[in-house]
Amino acid sequence: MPDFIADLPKVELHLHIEGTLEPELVFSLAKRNGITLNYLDESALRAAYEFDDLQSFLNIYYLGMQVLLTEQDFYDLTWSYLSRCHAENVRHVEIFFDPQAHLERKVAMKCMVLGIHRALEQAQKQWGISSCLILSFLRHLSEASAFDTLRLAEPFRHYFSGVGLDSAEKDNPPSKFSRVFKAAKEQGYRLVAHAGEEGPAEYIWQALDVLNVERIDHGVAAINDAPLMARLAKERIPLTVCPLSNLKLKVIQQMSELPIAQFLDAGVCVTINSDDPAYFGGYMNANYQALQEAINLSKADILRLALNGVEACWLDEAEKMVLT
Ligand code: ES4
Ligand code: ZN
Repeated sequence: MPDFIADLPKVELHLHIEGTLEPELVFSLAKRNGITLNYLDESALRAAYEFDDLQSFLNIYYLGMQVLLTEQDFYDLTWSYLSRCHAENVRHVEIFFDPQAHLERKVAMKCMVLGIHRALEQAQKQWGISSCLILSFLRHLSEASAFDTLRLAEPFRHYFSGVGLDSAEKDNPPSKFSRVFKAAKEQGYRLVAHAGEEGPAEYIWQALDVLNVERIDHGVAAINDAPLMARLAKERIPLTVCPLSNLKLKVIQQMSELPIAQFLDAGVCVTINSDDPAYFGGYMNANYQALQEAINLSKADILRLALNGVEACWLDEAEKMVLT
């Protein structure tokens, strides 16, 4: 089974590039940028990767990314993730970045975008890995801050396929961003949002009906809402589920609780992704493998999950054919 998973061509649709920052890269970038960290070494930092919930993770996540300052830093970060994709037979990626978290440190939008893009372009040329870039708004910040970010992105519009919504879900409902998403849609962005990770199924309804997103990130809370399950299945609205993330952030207490088999049985377009692999203990193959072992997925189930990824991705039909 591990070989079957490793050899399978895969698509990754839920990945925060800042969440691929391994402790080794944190320390090397800190050194290059003359930044002093509050951790003695890589293993001390890695030892801090124990989380109780989403917020306890986000605190460390925002801390770690402070070493990212230059265009080269964003290139190195993205290139290191794409090298991993190549090693794991991940053929197409749709990656998030969090501009507001870097603008705060006076890093220019241009610097983030050009650094990430240069790595994406090189991976396409060198390895045939295709990609989309998704600008994600931080939902714990204000609507005004999201609007500022959308405006700052305008000169780089052609680098982006869509916008997303991430960070602390509790008490930050999708409806807070209804006007920003409407404006983004008018600028031709495709729309996705994190919903139903720690938040209720109601936030998934809002993401669909108020924000008009076409895909839900996480969405595991849908399992408790039969009418929502029926809607997701009927409209083939994809869920980008992240098994190791849900386990590490205690959305589930055991991997066997993850309702992937139920989603598949119900006809929901569920996909497997790695979210923040440097923090959650594994990249794409590890996510498939941990899930397979916990719920005893068959090869046919795994193939279905991988094909759902192709269906859910933003390539055109001809490009999708190449992946299958
Ligand atoms: C995230 Cl796991 C998760 N949930 C919400 N926002 C995020 N940003 C980065 N990882
Ligand atoms: Zn996420």
